[in-house]
Amino acid sequence: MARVALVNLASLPMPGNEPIFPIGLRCIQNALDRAGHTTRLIDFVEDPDASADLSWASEPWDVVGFTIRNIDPIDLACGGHVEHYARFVHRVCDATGDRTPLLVGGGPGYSLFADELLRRLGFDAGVVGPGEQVMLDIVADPERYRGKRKNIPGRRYDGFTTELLRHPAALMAAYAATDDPMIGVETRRKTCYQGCVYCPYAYISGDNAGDLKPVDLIAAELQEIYDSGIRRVFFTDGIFNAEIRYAKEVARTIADLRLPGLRWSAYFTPKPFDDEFAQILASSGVDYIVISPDSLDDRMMKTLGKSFDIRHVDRCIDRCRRHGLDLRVNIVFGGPGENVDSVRASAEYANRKLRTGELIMHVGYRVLPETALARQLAMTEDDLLDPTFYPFDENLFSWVVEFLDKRFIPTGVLLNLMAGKTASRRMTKVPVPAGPTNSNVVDLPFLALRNSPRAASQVGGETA
Ligand code: B12
Ligand code: SF4
Repeated sequence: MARVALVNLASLPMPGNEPIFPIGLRCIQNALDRAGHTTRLIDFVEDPDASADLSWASEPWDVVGFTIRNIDPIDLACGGHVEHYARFVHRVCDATGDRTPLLVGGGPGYSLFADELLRRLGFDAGVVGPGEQVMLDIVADPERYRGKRKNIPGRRYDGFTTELLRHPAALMAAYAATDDPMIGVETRRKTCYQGCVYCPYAYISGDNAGDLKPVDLIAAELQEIYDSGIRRVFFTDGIFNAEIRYAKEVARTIADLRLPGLRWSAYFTPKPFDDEFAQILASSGVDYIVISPDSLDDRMMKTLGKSFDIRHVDRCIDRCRRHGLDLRVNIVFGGPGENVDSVRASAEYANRKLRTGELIMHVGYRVLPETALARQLAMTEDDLLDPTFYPFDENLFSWVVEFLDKRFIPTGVLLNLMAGKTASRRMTKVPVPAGPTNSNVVDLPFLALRNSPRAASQVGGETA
């Protein structure tokens, strides 16, 4: 049996990082423990000294696994995390002593940039997508993977539908002690059926057979979370109500548990969303319904690849109102084709339909690999690793402030907008590549905005 250390890089102290409970890495640890391996999860919220004192790294590990959740905080004003990961992994390598363990990478952020990160961080192997099954293979015979420098596609893991994910008390207690703690719970492993142009979820979730977690396992998981003192749960599905019949079952299960003070949320789609569902949600302690139309202008929603339109958003909002459900509506200004008219249309809709506090607003689409946006801009993993945003008109910030009711722009939001505006002015304007095939990819004089210490690099060939 192997000895395996699992390091939660997402808990490293880094600017712009607010660690959340590492459920992905816990899934891996749970699978390894059940197979009889000896594991230790290194988390810097649970053990803050472990990021400076690397004595744990010199223990005789056969394999050290690293989870990479976020590449950057997806914020115009924030830099990336990759340099921090690279520095830390290199320090761990130096601290391992003579008997170097096999180094393995995984996690949602890792999956997006697997080839680049494998190279930069010097891993022997990496997993793209769900990691339990491949990690079990690797740990069973680490020498087979040594020096291979290979990423392996994740596979379906049977245990998802049969095993209770029970988290260690000390880790739960450490996160329970943080400010307004929240923990993720998975209900389904299924690739999203929609095709939003900026979204990499389908790629990250990989080859998933569409497993639904049995509701008695979900109930047992929620009970354990509740008993640990954590009162906030976020279901991690791309869309919680993609299969509405199952979503109703899950919401009913939560209601039947009757856990006073338990609040939960998830990403919802406005379609399918019927009255019966709204009624069950209202009885289940749901905190708020998060929907992400991303724009409130029909043309933009279509361009962004949304499979619903403003009429569905209307109906969903009306249903939430009728059943007393709190709402959060996510909007990201600055997508392909955003102009003064679409910003005005979104703002007018929000001013008319949304209550104060219901609009969650961002500016700038982070371009990620394996998405339609990346293909349109012909940008590679390497081009995109530093925080890179779809180009937008610099007047966008002024339009937002001019058209939106002031109640949606309290001081904190205004300061964020100003920080975003200042940052976007300082960012590198990646030039549109010369040549007839690529010259019309965007209707602005630059291809993308990049928050990068690197100088404007050449993307897709020559620069203009
Ligand atoms: C749910 C979710 C949230 C919830 C989290 C709720 C919670 N308490 O857990 C909320 C809404 C709070 C959230 C917030 C944010 N999120 Co988020 N989130 C997700 C989402 C949809 C699911 C993540 C998840 O928990 N999945 C379930 C777990 C079990 O799966 P997993 O972590 O992927 O683990 C599996 C594999 O990755 C692998 N694996 C994991 N670790 C390891 C390690 C090894 C060694 C191996 C071999 C394998 C392996 O095996 C695991 C089991 O199969 C993903 C998108 C996606 N589809 O993955 C985005 C995603 C992870 N989020 C992202 C981002 C950026 C953010 C925010 C920064 C957004 C923001 N600006 O606020 C914040 C940061 C939060 C934080 N502090 O870290 C990005 C990260 C990539 C990137 N672009 O940098 C993603 C990929 C979405 C995107 N837009 O691209 N998020
Ligand atoms: S609906 Fe959500 S998860 Fe699905 S492609 Fe669109 S943004 Fe991604």
